[in-house]
Amino acid sequence: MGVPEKIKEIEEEMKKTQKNKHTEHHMGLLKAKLAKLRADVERSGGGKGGGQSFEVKKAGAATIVLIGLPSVGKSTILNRLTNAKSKVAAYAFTTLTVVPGIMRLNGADIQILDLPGIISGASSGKGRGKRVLSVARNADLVLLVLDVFQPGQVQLLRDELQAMGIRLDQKRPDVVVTRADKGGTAITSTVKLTRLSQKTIKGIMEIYGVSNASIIIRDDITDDQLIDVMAGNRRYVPSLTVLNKVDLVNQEYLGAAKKQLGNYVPLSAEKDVNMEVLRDRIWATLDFIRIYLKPRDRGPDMEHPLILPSGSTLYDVCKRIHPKFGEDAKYALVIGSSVKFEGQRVGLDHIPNDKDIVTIVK
Ligand SMILES: Nc1nc2c(ncn2[C@@H]2O[C@H](COP(=O)(O)OP(=O)(O)O)[C@@H](O)[C@H]2O)c(=O)[nH]1
Ligand SMILES: [Mg+2]
Repeated sequence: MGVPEKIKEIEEEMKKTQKNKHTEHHMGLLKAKLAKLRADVERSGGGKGGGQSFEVKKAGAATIVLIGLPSVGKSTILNRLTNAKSKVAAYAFTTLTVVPGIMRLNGADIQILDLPGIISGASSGKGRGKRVLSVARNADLVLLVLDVFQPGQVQLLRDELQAMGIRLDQKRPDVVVTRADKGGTAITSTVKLTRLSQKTIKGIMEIYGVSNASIIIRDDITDDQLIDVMAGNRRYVPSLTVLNKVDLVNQEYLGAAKKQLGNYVPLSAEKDVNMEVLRDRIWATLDFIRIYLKPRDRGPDMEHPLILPSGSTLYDVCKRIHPKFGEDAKYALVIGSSVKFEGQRVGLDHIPNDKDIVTIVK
């Protein structure tokens, strides 16, 4: 039996199997086998539509991609947010390649990539879908762009990204697997595992060829999450849902959409409605801090902040200035909300807040 037949067989069996406590273990193993076989097909180049991605050079502090069906207004959004001029038209498949633009946001340059629209089946290669979706693997934020009359398409977008190994708005599971030569598998968990039995953990690991290892689990993970860990090539990317063309509907309609979509940004890229709200939401989701550097003998440079992920230390700030800078740095003087008084002396392990003014002392 070939791999495609095996995949079909497992899919059939999963459809037939009722989901309950008694079938949990069996289903977990089936899911793992399926994920493994699909990855094998992918690796052997058997997937349709070519595996390679569009060539895009990353630029700026972060990269955002616009994902949506054709004609929802992705190119119009890019043109509004950035200096780019992506072709806009009333017919589908106007955009045939990646069009990059740069958005200046709170002193940071943010790269935004306009992509061709995707359609159902994109992750299995339809309409160059794989190439489009794989660009999202390297993104720091995905904007799921919807037409105001098609909010239900959000599920299709999520499903296609999911199938490409992209996990939207999920935390990377805190699981560490260390392989060994012998001795079987030792499971350690620091939390109570309520959704996965020891037997299923071992079974899933064995499907991935790991039968001697130690595994440390610090989250109450599901079988899907363990499969993601074992597969090893998953991307964890935050997303924002954008409902575009809201100029065409009334408030009542938007209230109903909220029930379906949960949290979303209502937008009209064409009529310039809520673009500032979108920019704010993007900034909040990227979760960056701005650090203003101040030489000892001069005022701070308020024009060009360093942009770092929140939670970065002053040592990270040094490395951003120059990869070797941290070696000579001794301590820092900080003005801002992360310290008790102005000009407080702190070590390089100090975690600064957004808008702190920092002097690094060698
Ligand atoms: N009414 C309205 N039309 C829009 C809006 N944004 C884009 N459009 C129109 O929708 C069509 C498709 O836009 P485009 O940006 O090319 O969509 P893309 O295929 O997703 O890149 C064009 O005719 C746009 O003028 C909007 O906010 N409101
Ligand atoms: Mg377009």
